Amino acid sequence: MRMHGRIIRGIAGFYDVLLDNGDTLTCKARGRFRNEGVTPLVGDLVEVSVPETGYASLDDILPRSNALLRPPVANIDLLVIVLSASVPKPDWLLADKLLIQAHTLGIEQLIVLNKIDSAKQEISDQFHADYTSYRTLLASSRTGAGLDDLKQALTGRISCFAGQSAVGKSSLLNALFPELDLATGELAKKTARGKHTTRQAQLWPYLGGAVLDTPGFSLFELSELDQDALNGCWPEFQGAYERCRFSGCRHIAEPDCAVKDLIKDGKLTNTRYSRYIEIQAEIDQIKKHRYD
Ligand SMILES: Nc1nc2c(ncn2[C@@H]2O[C@H](COP(=O)(O)OP(=O)(O)OP(=O)(O)O)[C@@H](O)[C@H]2O)c(=O)[nH]1
Ligand SMILES: [Mg+2]
Ligand SMILES: [Zn+2]
Repeated sequence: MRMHGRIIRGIAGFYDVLLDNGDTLTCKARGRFRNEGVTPLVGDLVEVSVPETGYASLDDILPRSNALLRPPVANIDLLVIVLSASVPKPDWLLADKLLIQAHTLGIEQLIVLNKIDSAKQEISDQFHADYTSYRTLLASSRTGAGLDDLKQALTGRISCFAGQSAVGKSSLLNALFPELDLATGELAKKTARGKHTTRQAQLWPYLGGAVLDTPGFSLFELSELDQDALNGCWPEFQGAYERCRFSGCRHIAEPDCAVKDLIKDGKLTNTRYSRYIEIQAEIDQIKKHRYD
């Protein structure tokens, strides 16, 4: 019997598929996926079949609307990037890279500053200054602040929670949906870093859509983007980069650069600009080593 559903979690070649009828079925991926170099992803819409005996099998993956590599998930409508207002202190560069990844794949973005119950002033200030051009939300899984707005943002969408370890991704989901009862972790005392409590991307159907909890991570490889694509990734640059004197302006040291003028005009923060420079340099490195 063939059926249709969505992968909600995957462990070592086995995938739990939520069927259209509401049941969950554990399936084994067909060998040909490996031969073809295809990895089924959480979020994938799939065709499965159930034989008389033995495991149900994952036969086909329907075309994806998008696929992220880190976290490894597919068919996402909304990427919820979570930052902490206290500890761990935000990895702003990671947040910007996630924004770029989502933008490039046409995925909506929402930036959540969690732990506002214990916010450090300089973090809140930077958050507000850096992300005026984005959709943002202040929240606390402890006090419940911001949770109604968050719920509204998630309704009817497949949303993926991403960000560093210990920013409170699982805690926010637990606060929204107490029956989830996801494991949450502490920070390591010495390093004030998270301990990577969530190990697996996992999708939960809610609010006419689904929410995806993912493990925090620290490494992130950007994809190769040319200057045009890069210009499109900074909302602050829109309406400006077209006015740079040189059409291929990289906004570093070129004369009459309209992007650098944005800083003087207070429309681009120094912090966002320096991360742009850092990201551009990283992409240059990737291009340089492409054939190594
Ligand atoms: N003060 C405060 N602490 C919070 C809040 N939300 C979560 N925490 C704490 O932050 C720590 C990490 O929370 P988790 O929910 O495990 O973080 P995570 O982002 O899921 O981390 P990983 O699964 O490791 O990626 C726990 O000790 C939580 O109690 C909050 O709103 N305020
Ligand atoms: Mg977690
Ligand atoms: Zn320029």
